[in-house]
Amino acid sequence: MSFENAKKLYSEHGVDVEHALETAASTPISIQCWQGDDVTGFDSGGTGGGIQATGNYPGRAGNFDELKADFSKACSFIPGKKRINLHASYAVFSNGKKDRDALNYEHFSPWVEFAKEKRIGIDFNPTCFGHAKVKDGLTLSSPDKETRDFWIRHCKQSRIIANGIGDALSDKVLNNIWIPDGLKDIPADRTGPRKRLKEALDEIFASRLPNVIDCVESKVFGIGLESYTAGSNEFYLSYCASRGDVYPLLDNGHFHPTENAADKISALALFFDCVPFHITRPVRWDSDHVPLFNDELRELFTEIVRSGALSKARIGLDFFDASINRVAAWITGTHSAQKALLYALLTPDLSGLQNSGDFTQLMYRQEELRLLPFGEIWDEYLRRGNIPGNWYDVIKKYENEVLKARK
Ligand code: RNT
Ligand code: ZN
Repeated sequence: MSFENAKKLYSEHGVDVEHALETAASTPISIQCWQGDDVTGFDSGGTGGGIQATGNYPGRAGNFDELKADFSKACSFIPGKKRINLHASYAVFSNGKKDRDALNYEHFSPWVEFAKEKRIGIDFNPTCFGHAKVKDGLTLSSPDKETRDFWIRHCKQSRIIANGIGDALSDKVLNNIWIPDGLKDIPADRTGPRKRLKEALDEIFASRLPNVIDCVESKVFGIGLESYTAGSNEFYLSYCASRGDVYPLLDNGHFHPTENAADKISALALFFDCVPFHITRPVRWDSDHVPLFNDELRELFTEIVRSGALSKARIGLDFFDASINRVAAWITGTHSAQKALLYALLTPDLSGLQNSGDFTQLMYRQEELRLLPFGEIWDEYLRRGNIPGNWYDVIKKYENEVLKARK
């Protein structure tokens, strides 16, 4: 079937394919730098804090140049508007290493140069894990003042850096705080850590920064921190609702496996004017597998579009798989998110059937939509983005010639 015929079929369902293609192409996707090196970073912190990259595929990017090269290679096969999502642990040190509480904009100006070159935006994250100052699994909620103050300073610096990046790129930069803070076993005090976290956040967000969109990322549990997480969903939702200038970031891997993350979006979009996301694929836990074009992702994006959240959404990706070619993983995971977005934009509004109680037709029509020739529209999206179809062969060649040569 040709694209034109596919387009006709969609239009019979009341779908404007051209509008969907344009909207998909102009919706920025913030691509996480950390897929390229298994969240290692340049300050040799690594993961920890309940997150883990598993696998040992050859070719991990080991420095700034390698990470830039791999990211660029991946981007050459990714259509649409892109951003790069950085962690503070990816500071580029040219005048000696600095600890995380002493990082400055200058350590990220090389990334700004890179972003300018590639005409992409940047988002930012303090790195509150993989560091000797994470004490007993705790950072901002630690009972130890010195530990808490160190991470408060780090988060403050991160906001200042994000603001500097925004200045340099004339852009708004999302600064997302995720902390691992939790307990392996049954707590004696659930309130104390949350109270300290609240106070730490108040300190971090004390001043407004014009180029920064602040958000906080909740989580249900981490490996080794199974019994309690200070920054739970209720904690951050309440915190954000009480302030209005900090937003709750929804990572679809951060809930109980039977909870439907897509269902939460319409509730958030009714109350917040910014709805940030981390898109991932949790397999039995927050495993951060490469997202696939599956039912979960389709529903997530369909909800973003039909709840009216797309214009408020900040879509970021958060996966890291060290067991397969990392560049191919970047492309496949980003394509999956983009496919799900395009699919959502091609979904007709069936709310009339729901509202008139015609649930029989609603079920039948929803099933019918699954068989529309989506592949033709996706191929056209790639063609319009000048993305060659043979990306796997090129990446395989890159693996053999570049990645495998790395030590
Ligand atoms: C961890 C959070 C967090 C990290 C990244 C590296 O569970 O999802 O977003 O994955 O910041
Ligand atoms: Zn996340």
